Amino acid sequence: MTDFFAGISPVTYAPDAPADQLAYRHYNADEVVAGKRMEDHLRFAVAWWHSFAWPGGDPFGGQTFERPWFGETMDLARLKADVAFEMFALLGQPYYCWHDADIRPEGDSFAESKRNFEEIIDYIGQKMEAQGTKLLWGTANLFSHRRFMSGAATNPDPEVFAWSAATVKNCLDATHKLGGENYVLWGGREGYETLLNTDLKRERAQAGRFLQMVVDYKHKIGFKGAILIEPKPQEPTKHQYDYDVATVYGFLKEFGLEGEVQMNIEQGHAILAGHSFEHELAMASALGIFGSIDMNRNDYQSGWDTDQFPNNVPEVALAYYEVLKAGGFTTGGTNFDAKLRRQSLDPKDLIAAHVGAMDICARGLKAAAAMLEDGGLEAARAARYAGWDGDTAQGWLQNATLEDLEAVVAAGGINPQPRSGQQEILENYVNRFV
Ligand code: XUL
Ligand code: CO
Repeated sequence: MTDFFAGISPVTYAPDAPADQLAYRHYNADEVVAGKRMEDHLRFAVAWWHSFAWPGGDPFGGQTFERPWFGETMDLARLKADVAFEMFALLGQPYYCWHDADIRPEGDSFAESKRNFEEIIDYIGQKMEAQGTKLLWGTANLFSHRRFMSGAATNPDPEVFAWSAATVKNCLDATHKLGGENYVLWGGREGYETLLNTDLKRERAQAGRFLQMVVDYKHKIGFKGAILIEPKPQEPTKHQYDYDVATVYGFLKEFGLEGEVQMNIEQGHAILAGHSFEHELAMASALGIFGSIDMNRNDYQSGWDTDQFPNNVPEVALAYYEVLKAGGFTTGGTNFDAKLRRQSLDPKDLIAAHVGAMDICARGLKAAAAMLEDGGLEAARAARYAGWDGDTAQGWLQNATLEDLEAVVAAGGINPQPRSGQQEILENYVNRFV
């Protein structure tokens, strides 16, 4: 037992707790909402990187956090894992996620990094077993080390492609060994800064081939979890190939992978792409590739991926509305890919951030479930499209040609009348629930 969280007690559901006490006021794991326990709906996960590996830097200044486990040794990596699992015990959330680089020190060679990784995976595996915390997903960090500065799978240098493939193989093996429920690929540097030095066609083809190799290997080792791509339009590269859900779908189709790969959708990335979170969720659901979510928010003024903990119930409610409509999570869950603000130095800040985020999500889920149960939005939507339910309209949709429809209209048989979209009425409706 470390003393990092000394004085902080396990957080429980206590809606009437005094204001200064850390407690869940809305997240009640066992409470049944829309036929399922809240814990099973939300499937919360803590992100190892932001909570335990991020030093608190910004573009103008470096480390602000002084954590006793910072440093690149195996002893410190074990200390970091000890503290991580102590936090999981305090929060009681069911899942967590890692990148390889978050949990093991980088070695001087591939072999040494692999040894470090396998050793820490065994250490973490024992803790998972003892405590019952599960792995929502593992992933490879193919963007921080300078070898990846020009991309991983999309690198002009084939040796980086090979290094990346080897790294993903080991990360998939580890995810499989720990019983992880998904494997995520976020293409942080799979894009480019300038076309002046970039062969865009070649890079996309490399990324497609790489993903086929990942899927082949998943099947070879019998990994039953989902392979998830996390779209993001830019940052760190100026143009990323996995811009948003619709772009990735086209990419999957091109490489014959649409039945194999699903989406991990992050709110902040959706915003960077000029979409709302619910747009991306609805798009993935419509395309049959919805998987999991990274729940965070961006600062609306800075226009950057600020990875803040969620704190806006109406936004979160609309997101969970789409999740519920899609049938809820299967292998996916709600990963807090969110970091503290760099002035939030205290261990208690780390706990409070997660507790608040879980409460916000619980409120969002309850509002979404209530809206779905009430059925107001679905009824209004059905009424809006009711014209399409008749045989004539269905016949037009399925069999008609332009000439057929020209004949119908020219004969004077129809005369379309504009009808209100009722946006304000529907916004007022949503406000009753949030
Ligand atoms: C970066 C980001 C990553 C992925 C995993 O913006 O979201 O943390 O979630 O690599
Ligand atoms: Co993310």
